Amino acid sequence: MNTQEYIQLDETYSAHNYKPLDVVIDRADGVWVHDVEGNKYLDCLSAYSAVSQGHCHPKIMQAMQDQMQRVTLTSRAFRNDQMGPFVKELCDLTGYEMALPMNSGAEAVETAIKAARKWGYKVKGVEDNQAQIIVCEGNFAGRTVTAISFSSEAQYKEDFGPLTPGFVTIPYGDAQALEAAITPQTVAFFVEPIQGEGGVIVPPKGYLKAAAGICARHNVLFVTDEIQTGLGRTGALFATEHEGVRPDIVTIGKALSGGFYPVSAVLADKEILGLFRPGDHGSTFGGNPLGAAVARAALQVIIEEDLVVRSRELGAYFQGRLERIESEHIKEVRGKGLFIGVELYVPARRFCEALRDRGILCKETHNTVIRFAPPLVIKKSEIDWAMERIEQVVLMD
Ligand code: IF1
Repeated sequence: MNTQEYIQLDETYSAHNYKPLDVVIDRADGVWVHDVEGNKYLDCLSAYSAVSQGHCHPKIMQAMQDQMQRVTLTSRAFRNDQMGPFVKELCDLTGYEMALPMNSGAEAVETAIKAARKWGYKVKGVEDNQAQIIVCEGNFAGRTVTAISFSSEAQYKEDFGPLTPGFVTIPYGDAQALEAAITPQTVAFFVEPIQGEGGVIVPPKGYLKAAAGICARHNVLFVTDEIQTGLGRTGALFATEHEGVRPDIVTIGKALSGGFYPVSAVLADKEILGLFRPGDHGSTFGGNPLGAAVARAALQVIIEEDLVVRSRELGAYFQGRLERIESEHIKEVRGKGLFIGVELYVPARRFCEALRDRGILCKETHNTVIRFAPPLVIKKSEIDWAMERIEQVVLMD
């Protein structure tokens, strides 16, 4: 079958909840993906940072193959020999006392919200059902009813109500607005350290530190969503480390499994995650041995291949090259590590299509932003290869 025939199948039988670029990928390796027509592309999206370790990483693949021959799913009705080591290794790496494994990012977000609310009632002493969580304009936390309930994007919630109450929205990057929004019912401030979907928005320097301080002073949990920014993407294990801040709760996902299998988790200390009692929360697949084995290998790859440092160094190089382009279309280049947004004065889709035609896959966000987030295993020579093409494209009329 050719590209058009595959697209026809998608369009006929799948709900039309996406409008993908017309590339039909049938295999991938490292930073490269191949389509059914035999074309090869440099992946500059990394499945929204889920394949930070590169596509089909051999070590993660081996771990998955080994584990799938032993046992894949036990449910949490029983224990398995992968989950314990997984959560221990995850806690050792991140410095938290406990982890709660789930599957998708949205589930980790739901879990974090439940944990924060429970903490609010049990520890802070907020009156039943009165908990409030402060969020920021432009946030993205997934597609569940609760996640869309606090989205500021009309399309995400339109026709999907009634929505979950208990959220208060403030502008992103404004610490004073946070302080002003806190009430005795506020249990948490939930924030992305860099907004991804929002357009790779890097908040003003000092914002996260100020926000963490305000939360601490008011006995409010500082909760960060690092599902996209975490595990090395921004040149630090967590993006909050750039400001020396340690959140009370962190959600992670995407790269936690290197793209092999959905694995997410919530990290926090015992004071918070220890509040969950048997029956409070769960998931059929969360913490399953296959996912746990995959995630253990995915974390090992991040450590062994020094992906955090690679992201920091190559990201600075990539961003520096982008900043030096003199194009009338470019309004701003921003980002941290290999998480880079190029904001244009005009819609970005046409540029993404032109990049695809030259062998680079990336996706516009917020209409005018091109996001560059290649796998963290990308080499300098591959960035140079991409830059030649990116320069051509942004210098188009
Ligand atoms: C889609 C965006 C990226 C996330 C943060 C939670 C989740 C996500 C910070 C939920 C997911 C994805 C989902 C995907 C597109 C994508 C996305 F453009 F929509 F915003 F990455 F930038 N927190 N982000 O970024 O995780 O449940 O999807 O595993 O099409 O919805 P999930």
